[in-house]
Amino acid sequence: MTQQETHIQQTRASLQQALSWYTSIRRHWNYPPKPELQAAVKQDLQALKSALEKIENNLIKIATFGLVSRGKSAVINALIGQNILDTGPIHGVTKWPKSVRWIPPSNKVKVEFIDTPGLDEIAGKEREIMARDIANEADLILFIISEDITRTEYETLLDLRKAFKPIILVFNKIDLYPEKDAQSIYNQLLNLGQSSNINGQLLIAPQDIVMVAASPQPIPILVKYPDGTTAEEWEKPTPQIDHLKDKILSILNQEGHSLICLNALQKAKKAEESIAEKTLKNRQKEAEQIIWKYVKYKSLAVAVNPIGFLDIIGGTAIDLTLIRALAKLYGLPITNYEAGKLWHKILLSSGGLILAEILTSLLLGLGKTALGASSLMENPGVLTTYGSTAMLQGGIAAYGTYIIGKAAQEYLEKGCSWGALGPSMVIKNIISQVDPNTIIYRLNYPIN
Ligand SMILES: Nc1nc2c(ncn2[C@@H]2O[C@H](COP(=O)(O)OP(=O)(O)OP(=O)(O)O)[C@@H](O)[C@H]2O)c(=O)[nH]1
Ligand SMILES: [Mg+2]
Repeated sequence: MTQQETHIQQTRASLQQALSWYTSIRRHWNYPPKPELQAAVKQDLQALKSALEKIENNLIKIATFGLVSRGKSAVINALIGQNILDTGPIHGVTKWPKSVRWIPPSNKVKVEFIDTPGLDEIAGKEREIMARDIANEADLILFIISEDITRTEYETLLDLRKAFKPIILVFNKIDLYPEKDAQSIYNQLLNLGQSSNINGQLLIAPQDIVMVAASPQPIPILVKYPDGTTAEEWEKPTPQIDHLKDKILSILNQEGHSLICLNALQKAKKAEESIAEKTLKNRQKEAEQIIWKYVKYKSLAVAVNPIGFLDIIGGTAIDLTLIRALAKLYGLPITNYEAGKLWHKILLSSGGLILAEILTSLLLGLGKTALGASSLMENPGVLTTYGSTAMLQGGIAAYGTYIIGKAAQEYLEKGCSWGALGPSMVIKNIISQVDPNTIIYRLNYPIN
């Protein structure tokens, strides 16, 4: 099996598991689902479904981005070799996003090009929303410029890179510049690419900069007729687009499937996080009750237990049960192993507070064991010392449990995407496997 096939298989398994879990009534355990919660997560379930469909469809979405009149529509036309999309000198020819299908030669994935209006065409909020939606949808972005980069372009580039979108920077209309100028434009773009460091990588790597002329200006040519007369005619040169086309085809070949998987997983991750967030809000009251119940259990268990080491073991068991009880309340998938890992994480992130709890337990517990062991007959005063030590220890332990409960809520809210088949884990697998010479690798997607 090729690497890309493995990626598809893992992604499919992850999405299927998430869908079957989140649509199952079983997950609600003995907390019957509330209608308002059901309604709120409907959209997220739909997002999970469409992420799965995306995998099955084998369709990679490539969107153009850029200011008006940079040649976004012309670039798509040139790539597919047909003038399907309207182009023109007036700013704002493309008013709404428009999709065009393309079956690339000898390639296993199909392409949907998404042509977009200029970033400066639609005003304010609406533009932001549209740009964000299209960026989320796209597996690969062709960012089209044709002159010095503007502030809007630069900021959009930064935003897209920060959102871990793979980008090819396309400098169009290169036919308007003499060879020498073209070279200096290219050098400027190289510098621009190195101008900032995004997620530990170049803004744009040299491999991802391409110069094209999607629809070169007609040039005058002298035509000689058989009768000896000559006339000047305007002829449109053929587009210079092969660099970009080859670049896209090689990406499709090498990592097309993986790009589709990555985007589907990012969507699934967002959907799962959204489900978790809404569920947590909806179950806030019950969660508080559960946490307090465990706080009481723990203080009792620790105070009553006469043997120091058992305090810690018993206390940990209670914390773990609390984490699992919260996960059950929220209907989030979590195994014993994951609950343990989560406990561990919380322990490390609590800034030593819970660790201090364990240490104090250990110290006080040792004392308690010793006190318990010494004969009451010999020394009746032991009883009061035992009592106050136990209460102090019970209190510290209870506080630790409260912290753990709160922290567990926070972690669960980020979705249970860290499970073996959770989207975060599959993303991590994909990222750690891809060749360093891929556009996915250059995203430097965080995998911790
Ligand atoms: N010289 C030259 N002109 C080009 C090139 N590509 C596009 N143009 C011209 O630039 C103008 C804008 O092209 P479009 O493809 O409509 O640009 P767009 O970015 O889609 O524009 P909007 O849809 O208005 O945002 C048209 O008049 C094209 O003929 C090119 O490579 N060289
Ligand atoms: Mg257009």
